[in-house]
Amino acid sequence: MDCIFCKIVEGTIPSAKVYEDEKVVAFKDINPEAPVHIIIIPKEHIESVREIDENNALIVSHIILTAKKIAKDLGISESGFRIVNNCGKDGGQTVPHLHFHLLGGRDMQWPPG
Ligand code: IU
Repeated sequence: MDCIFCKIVEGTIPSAKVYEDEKVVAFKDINPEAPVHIIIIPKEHIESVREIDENNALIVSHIILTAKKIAKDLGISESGFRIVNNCGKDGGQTVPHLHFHLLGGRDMQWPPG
């Protein structure tokens, strides 16, 4: 499958990994929008939140728990952080492999653009 995030999981494309376990990989975003900007993905290829159902929904809670752990490890837990998922064209999703952004290290604005 020609998926760039699957290639990051396989290691055929390099990434700055900050965390990995049997279910997920987390790496530094190549185009960071904040001092801390981490992308957390399932190892399994799931295209987007639209493909989440009762059979695979546990991966989402695992990703949230992973984000919480990484936020603590990277020192942004106390000050706060943002977890973002973009879904589909209007949601701003550019890579069709489910991923959550963990952003922190600066004041976030609301609403997003
Ligand atoms: P989006 O939610 O699909 O818009 O976010 C994709 C993110 O993946 C975006 O912030 C990119 O900078 C990031 N990214 C990356 O870190 N490494 C890559 O090889 C590619 C995209 I392609």
